Amino acid sequence: MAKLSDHESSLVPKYLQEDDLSQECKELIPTLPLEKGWISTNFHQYQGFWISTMFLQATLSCQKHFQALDTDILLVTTPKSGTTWLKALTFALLNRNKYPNIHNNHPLLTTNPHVLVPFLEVDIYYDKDFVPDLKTLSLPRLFSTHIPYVLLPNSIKESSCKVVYLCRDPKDTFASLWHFSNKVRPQCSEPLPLEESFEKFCRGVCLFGPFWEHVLEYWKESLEKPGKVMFLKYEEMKVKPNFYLKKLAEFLGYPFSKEEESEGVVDAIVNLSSFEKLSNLEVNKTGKVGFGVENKDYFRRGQVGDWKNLLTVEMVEQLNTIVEEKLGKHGLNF
Ligand code: PAP
Repeated sequence: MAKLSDHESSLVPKYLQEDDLSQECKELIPTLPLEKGWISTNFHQYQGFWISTMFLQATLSCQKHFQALDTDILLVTTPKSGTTWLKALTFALLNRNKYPNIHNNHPLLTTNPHVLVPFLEVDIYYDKDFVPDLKTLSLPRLFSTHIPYVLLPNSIKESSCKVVYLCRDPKDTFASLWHFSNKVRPQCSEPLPLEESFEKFCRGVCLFGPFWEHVLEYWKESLEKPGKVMFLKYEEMKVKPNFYLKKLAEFLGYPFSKEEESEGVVDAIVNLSSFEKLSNLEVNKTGKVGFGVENKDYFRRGQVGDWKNLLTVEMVEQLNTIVEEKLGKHGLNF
């Protein structure tokens, strides 16, 4: 991509700019398999995963610079698996004493969850020349990422920090990803043909894909180290959000007391973080996250099974077969 002038740069959302690469990345990229990305960028296959150019650079920078603390909490998802929801729930859970008046002056009422909980690769390590000082953040530090387990910085794996992984039925994940990609593609682009995107998803070619490899790595870690990695499913959380919020609180070491439960704190956090509540807030109907995506694009339907409105019977069969083959034998079903 040709270098943009300052004026052009200011018109292009940050997530579509990809000309400012480190020397390391410039040298690495030509050695990697290449596919066309879903939005506008290319995907490069690095250590088994398909990553867009800027996120590859950010992942390498994160590996180099991020120093996990034992008290850190990392929320991990494949894109479109419920990241916004998990961020809202965990932020509200950890800060419940700081903001007891949940209906009046809670940050989630005026700030998008993605601003409150930064992504390692999207927000913190995106710019090649800038390594932020994270030592000044208040504890426990709360971050999120889509980075696959194999590519996480060693300090995350070696420290006692906690990892929460949320996954979602791949049919809904695909549907959500396809709708989202079409919304955030450059305005001049044609919509993504459904069949072409589906074929790519089935070959594993999607952001931080293959989906099943991403899920499987964290699933195995959660079985081996249940005290370190908690594995959650979007569909199960939708059915019993209070139950899973309490489990999450226990896992993170911030359990709800009996008094809090009887005072309705769990219900209040679940309600505040719900799709219905967040998507109807003024802040989430207007404005953008720092990365340039419009807040409203993170809220579409928030339902289980919306794939039925998009996929053909043949597509469903094909994806179910792949997922059963890749994940079923490991005890993971959707
Ligand atoms: P990301 O991975 O790109 O950061 P993520 O939040 O996972 O974002 O993707 C948005 C999806 O989560 C949307 O799903 P849909 O396309 O099937 O509708 C969005 O509606 C859903 N979502 C956002 N907020 C919530 C919420 N509070 N509860 C449940 N689902 C939500």
